[in-house]
Amino acid sequence: MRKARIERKTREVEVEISIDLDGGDYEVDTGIPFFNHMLETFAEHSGVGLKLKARGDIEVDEHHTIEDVAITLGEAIKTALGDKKGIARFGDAIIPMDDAVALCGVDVSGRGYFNFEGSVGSVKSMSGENFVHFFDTLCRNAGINVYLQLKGMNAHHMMEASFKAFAIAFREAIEEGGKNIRSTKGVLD
Ligand SMILES: [Mn+2]
Repeated sequence: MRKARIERKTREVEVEISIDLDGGDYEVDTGIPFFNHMLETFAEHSGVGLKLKARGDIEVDEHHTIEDVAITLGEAIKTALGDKKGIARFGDAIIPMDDAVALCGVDVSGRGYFNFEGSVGSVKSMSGENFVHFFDTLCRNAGINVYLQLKGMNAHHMMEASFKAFAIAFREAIEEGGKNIRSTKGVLD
C-alpha cells in the first residue's frame, strides 16, 4: 500500500496529488501544457498511478506552479515510500530520443540532491531553468538523489528524454523484492 495524498495551498498555487507507487491510471492537469506532457510521461514510464491537479498564477509565469507541483509531488513520493524497506534503492537508465540522450541514475537514499550535467533551452510553456528547478525541488522534497546527464539539440526531445530516463530509473529503484533496508546504516533517511 504505497500510496499518498498531499494537498498544498498557498496564495500563489493550489495543488492536489494522489500517488500510488504500485500502479494505476494517471490524470494530470497543471494548466501548463508541456508540463502536463512531461508529468504524463513520468507516470507512463514509471508505472505509478498519479492524479495531479494544480491551479497557479500562470499569468505571472510558470515558475510558482512548477515549483509547487515539485514540492507536493516530492512530499507525496516521500510519504508513499514510507520506511523504504525491501526496495532496490538504486536505478539507472540511458534513454535516447532522436538527437537527444539522457542518462539518469537514482538513489532513493533519503537525502535530496539533484546533480545535473548539461544545459537545455526552453520550450513554449517550460523554460530550461524551470526544468532544472523542477528536478532540484522534487529531489529535495522526495529525499532522493538523482544524477542527470543530458545532451542534444532539440529542447523538447531533451526534456522528454530526461523525464523518461528518470521514470525508468525511479521505477527500478523503488521496486520491492528484498526483505531489508538496503543500507549499512540500517535506515534510508
Ligand atoms: Mn513529446
